[in-house]
Amino acid sequence: MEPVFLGAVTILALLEQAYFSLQVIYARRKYSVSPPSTTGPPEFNRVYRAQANCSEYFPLFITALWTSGIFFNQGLSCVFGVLYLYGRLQYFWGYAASPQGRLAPLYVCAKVLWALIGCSTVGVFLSFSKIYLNTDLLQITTAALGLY
Ligand code: JUQ
Repeated sequence: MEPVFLGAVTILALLEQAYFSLQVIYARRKYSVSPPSTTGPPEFNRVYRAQANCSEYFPLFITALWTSGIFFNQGLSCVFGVLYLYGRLQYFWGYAASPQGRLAPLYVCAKVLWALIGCSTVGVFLSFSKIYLNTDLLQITTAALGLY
């Protein structure tokens, strides 16, 4: 299995992070907030925090995306991945507009991240039992359910 779709979603994620960082640079100019200062008017603070929060969750997202994609299912993980990235974009724009505006997309992102962590856990557990316990749980389950 070549993880090309996981690679594509990862590139999309990197571009999104670059876009958020650029928005902070523009906001610094617009509101005259020079480094090392990280605070200014509320409009600047919201853009700054939106970028910081997205960055904070970036490692969790990328590792869960790849673990779920490699051990569980690449297609499903990529669908979750695109959903998460779309949610983060809405989160960023929502937060830039108002603190309240970030909440609805944030809940979507949190649920999608939980889904990726869940798929990672199931995927790693299935691989482990197959390799080290000589038990193909996925095959046993589909057989028990009468699926093929
Ligand atoms: C921490 C570690 C793992 C989480 C969901 C899934 C896994 C999030 C909480 C954010 C923000 C932004 C703001 C994308 C109840 C368990 C997790 C995880 C959290 N949750 N917060 C916050 C800082 O504007 O307030 O980006 N993102 C999360 O997931 C839900 C949490």
